[in-house]
Amino acid sequence: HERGASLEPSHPLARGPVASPPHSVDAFVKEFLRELNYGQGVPLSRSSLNDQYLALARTVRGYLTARWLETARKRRSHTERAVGYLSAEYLLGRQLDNALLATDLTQIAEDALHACGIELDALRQVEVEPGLGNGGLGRLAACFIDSMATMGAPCIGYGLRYEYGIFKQTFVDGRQIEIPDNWLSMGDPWEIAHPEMEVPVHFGGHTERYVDEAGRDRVKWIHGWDVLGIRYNYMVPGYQNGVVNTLRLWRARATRAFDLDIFNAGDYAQAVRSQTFAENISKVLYPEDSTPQGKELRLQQQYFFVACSLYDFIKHTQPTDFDVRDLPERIIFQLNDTHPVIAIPELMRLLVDDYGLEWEDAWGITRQCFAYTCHTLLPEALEVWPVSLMERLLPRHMEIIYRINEGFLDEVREAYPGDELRVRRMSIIGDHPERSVRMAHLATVASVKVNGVAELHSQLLRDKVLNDFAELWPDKFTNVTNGVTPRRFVRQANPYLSKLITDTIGVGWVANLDRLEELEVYAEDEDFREKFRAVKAANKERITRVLQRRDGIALPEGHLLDVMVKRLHEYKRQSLKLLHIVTLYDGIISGRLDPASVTPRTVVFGAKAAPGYRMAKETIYLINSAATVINADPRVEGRLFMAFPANYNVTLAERLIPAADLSEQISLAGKEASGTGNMKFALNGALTIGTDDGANVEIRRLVGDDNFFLFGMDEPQVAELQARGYRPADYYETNENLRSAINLIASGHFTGGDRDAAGLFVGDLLSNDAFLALADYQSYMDAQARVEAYYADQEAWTKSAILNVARSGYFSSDRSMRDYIDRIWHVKTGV
Ligand code: F58
Repeated sequence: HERGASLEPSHPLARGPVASPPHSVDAFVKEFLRELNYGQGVPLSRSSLNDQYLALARTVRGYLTARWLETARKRRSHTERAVGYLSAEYLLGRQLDNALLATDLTQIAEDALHACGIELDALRQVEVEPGLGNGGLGRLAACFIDSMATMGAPCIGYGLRYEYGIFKQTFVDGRQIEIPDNWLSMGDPWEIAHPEMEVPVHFGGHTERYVDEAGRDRVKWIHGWDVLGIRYNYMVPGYQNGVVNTLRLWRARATRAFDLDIFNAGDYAQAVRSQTFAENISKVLYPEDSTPQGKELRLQQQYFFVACSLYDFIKHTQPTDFDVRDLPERIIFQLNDTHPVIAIPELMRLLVDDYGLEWEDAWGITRQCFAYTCHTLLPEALEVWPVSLMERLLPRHMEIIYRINEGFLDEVREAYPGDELRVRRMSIIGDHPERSVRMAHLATVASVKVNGVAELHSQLLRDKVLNDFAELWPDKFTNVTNGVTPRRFVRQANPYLSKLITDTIGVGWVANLDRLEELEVYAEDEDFREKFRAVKAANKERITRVLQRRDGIALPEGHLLDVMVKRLHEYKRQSLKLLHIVTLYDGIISGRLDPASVTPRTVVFGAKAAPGYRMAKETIYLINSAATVINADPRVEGRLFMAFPANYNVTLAERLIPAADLSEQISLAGKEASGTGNMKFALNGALTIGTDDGANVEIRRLVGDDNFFLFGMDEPQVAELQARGYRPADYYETNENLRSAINLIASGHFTGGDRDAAGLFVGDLLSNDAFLALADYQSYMDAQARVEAYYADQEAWTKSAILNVARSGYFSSDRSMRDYIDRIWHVKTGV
C-alpha cells in the first residue's frame, strides 16, 4: 500500500495535519453547518434529526482527528513498547457524550446547536449504541481502552466489527424475543474505514514439508480458501489530555481471486452467494453469556481478527526495517479471555514459516509477547475446540499446537517425574468427551502472566481451576482487580452527583478517582447529606421519565429503588431475587405480613438471556409474569412494584444505576469472577446487598461492613455443603415462607393458572438448584430485613451511601490499568 510518506507538498498547509478547529461557539457552528451541508448534503432547514446527529458526530470527530494524528505521530517517533489489547468484544456504549466530554466541548456544542435551533439532548437520543459485546467482559475492554487513553499509555485495541451486535431484546407476552441489532443501518459516523488496507487471512487446506535453500526442513501451508480483513478505525479519546488512541476493528470481505474462480465457472448467482459466505465471518456477535457453543464460525471469527491484528501490528505499525526478533520490546498482547488465544500459534507460524526463525527462537519470542486474563470460574465456560475442527480449519496451527504441547509436557515430566496423571491433566490437548484443544491451557503455557479479575477469583484460579499450572509456575499468576471508567459511569452518567463532588472537593477527581476519599468527612455534614439525597431524588425523577418514554413503565414515587441488572444466568441467581419478592407479596396477600410494615420498594430487573438458554428464558418469563400480577394487585399497591424494561444495555445502565438505592450482587460465592456493575453502583451511592463473591469482597472491605449488606455462604462453605451432598428439598420442607412462596409460583398464580409454565423453574429449584439459591434464601431474607430497617433511618442510610462513593475510588479502571502496567505490561505512560 502506497503511503505517500515521501510526498513533498509545495503548500505549507499541506505539510502536517491540519489543526483542530478552535474551541468556540462560532467555530463549532461553522463546522457543524459544513458537515450538514457538504457532508450530509442538506440545508439546515430540510435536515432530519438523523442528518443533524450525523453532522454533529462528524463535527466532534473532526475535533478529535488532529489530536489522533498527533498522538500517532509522536508514537511513531519513538519505539517504546505498546499494548495490543486483543478482545473479541467491545461493548462501547454511545460515543457522542464521551467524545464531547473528552474534548471539553459539551457546553460549546450545546450553545452552538441552540443557535441553530436544535437541542443537543434530542440528538443524543438518535445515537444507536454499538453493542459489540455480551456483558462484563466486553464492557471491561471498553473501560480499559478509555483508561489507557486517559493515562496517555500506548495502546491499540483490536477486535471485530460485527455487522450485528448483541441482539435487541423485546418481550412478547412476557417472553424474550431476539431482534437483530442492525446498528449500522443509519450509518456510523465514528468509524473511519480503510477499504484499501486489506489483510489476507487463510483457512483450510493442508500442509507440506520441504527443504529450503539452506537445507533446512520447512513447512508450507497450502491454503484452502482466503478472506480479506478490512480495517476500521475508531478514535479512543483520553479525558481532556489531548491523547487519542486507536481501536481497530476488522470486517471480512471476499477476495477477488475467490470471486474470480467462481465467476469464471459461469455460475454468477453461486459466486455472489460465496461472497456472502466469506463475509459471514464478521456478520454477527455470538450472544453467549458463559457457555461457548463451539461453533465453527466462531473459531473463524477468532482466527480472522487475530490474524489481521498480528499482521497489522508487524507490517503496518512498525518501521519497514523492523526485525521480528525485537517484537517483545515493541508489543505485549493482552488476551481478553481465551477468544484470541489462537494468536499464539499464529505468531509461531509467522515467525517460523514466514520469517524462517528456528522453532526455539520463535518460541522464546512468542513466550514474551502474550499475557492472559481469565474471566470465569465456571468449568463449562472454559473454551475447548475439537481437534477435528482445528485440523480442518487451521491445519498448520494444529501442528504447531501439538509441537508446543510436546515441549511443554516434557517440561512437566521433568518437574514431576512419573506423574503421568498430572501430565494428562495439564496437557493442552484433552481427550474427553472428544479430543480437543484446551485454550486456557495453551494461553497459560505461552503467557508471561496469567491474571484473574478480582482477588478471590485470582486465588481460586491458583488454588483450583489452574492449580497444576500455579504449582509449576507460581510467579506467573497474579491478580488485577477490575475497574470501571469514571468518565462514563460517574461524570457522564451522573451529572448531578458530579457537580456536587466538584463543588465540594474541586476538579481533578475524574482522572484521579482516589480523590473521592476527600468526600469522607462530608458524610457527617448534614447539609451535604441533604444535597446528596437531592441528587438521588433527581436521578430517580430522570429514570422515571426515561422508563415512561422508553417502555411505558410508570414507576411509583418515593420507593426504595432496588436494582438487579446483569446477564440472566443461573449462577447470578435472579431466581433468588424473585423468591424474595414473591415472599413479600405472598406474606401480604396471605395476611401474615402487615403491609404497613413493608418498606415501599420498586424492584427493577434488566437482563438478556442467551437465546438458547432455556432456564434463563423461563426465568425471564416468570419475572415478567410476576410483575404483571403483582403490579395489578391492589393489596400490595404502594408497597411493591416490579419493572423489567426490555433490552438492558449500556445506555440504560447509565440512567438506571445513578438512581439506585440498593445494588443486588447475589451470585453464589465462588462463581462470579468479579462483576463490574457492583462497582458502578457503589460509585453512584447505592448500598450493596451481596454475597462474598468476586469483587464484592473488595468492595465490602473498602466501604466497610456497616455500609454493605452481606449474606449467604462464603466459598469454602459452599464447597463444604456440596461435598456433604446438597438437597434443596430440605430447605423447602423446613422453611415455611420459602415453601409458601414456591407453592404460590407452582400453583400458576402468576402464570394465568398455568402450572406447567412455572414447572421447569420450580422443578429445577426443588430437585437440582445447582447454585444453591434455597440454601442462601433465609440469609438473604434476613439481610433484606436489615435493608428495610436501615432505610427507615434516612440520615444513616445517606451516610453509608456517601461513604460508598468516598471509598470506591479504587474501582476506577485507571487503577486497574496502573496495575496491569506495573505487574504485567511495563509500558511507559504519558505521550
Ligand atoms: C465476565 N465474563 C464475568 N464473559 O462473568 C464477570 O464476573 C467479570 O466482571 C467480567 O467478565 C469482566 O472481567 C463475561 O462477561 C462473557 O461475556 C463471554 C462472552 C463470550 C462467550 C463466553 C462468555
